[in-house]
Amino acid sequence: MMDELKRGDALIVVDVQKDFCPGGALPIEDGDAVVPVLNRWIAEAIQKGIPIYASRDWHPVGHISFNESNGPWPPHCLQDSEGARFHPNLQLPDSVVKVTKGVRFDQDQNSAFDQTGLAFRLRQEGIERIWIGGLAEDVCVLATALDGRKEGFEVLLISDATKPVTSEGGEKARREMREAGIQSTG
Ligand code: VGL
Ligand code: ZN
Repeated sequence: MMDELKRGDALIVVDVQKDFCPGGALPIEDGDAVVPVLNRWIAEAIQKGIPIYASRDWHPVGHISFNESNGPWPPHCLQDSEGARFHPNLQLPDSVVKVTKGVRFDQDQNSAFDQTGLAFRLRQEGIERIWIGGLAEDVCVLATALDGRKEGFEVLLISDATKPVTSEGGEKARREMREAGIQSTG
């Protein structure tokens, strides 16, 4: 529950961008349902002085993950495009730390930890435990949660603040996260 947020925690909001929500370029079913839930966590984090990180997928034109480059996804989250913006109802404070990923030409970066220096930054801030929500549960949330564990953080998944691309993918992701010692909450 939210009242467990304490000093040494960080809230990590993964890829809550327009393109991953209904009407976007790579829409996740009910993707926007995570927004009001995350807004409550964000408000609680602000009130308690818990740092908030928001990752964003931020691809160059013709990115390696796009169908046109023989990748698995339709083009999405193009740098500076409308679709790459955070969901307009997501109430991120000015103090949010943005984590930009997916900018490499030679590989995709599903995890917010992948070559971003995020683990360094969290350690620098004395963070020991991270709460994760956002999109998509079976892609970037999964990769971020698993990497968070590998980096030695205690990781909690806010289960009502995430949605998968596919329901089978979501089930598999939840199993993998459980097996990696990631707790579920919410
Ligand atoms: C994502 C598919 C492609 C995600 C990013 O944020 O989960 N999914 N790129
Ligand atoms: Zn992407």
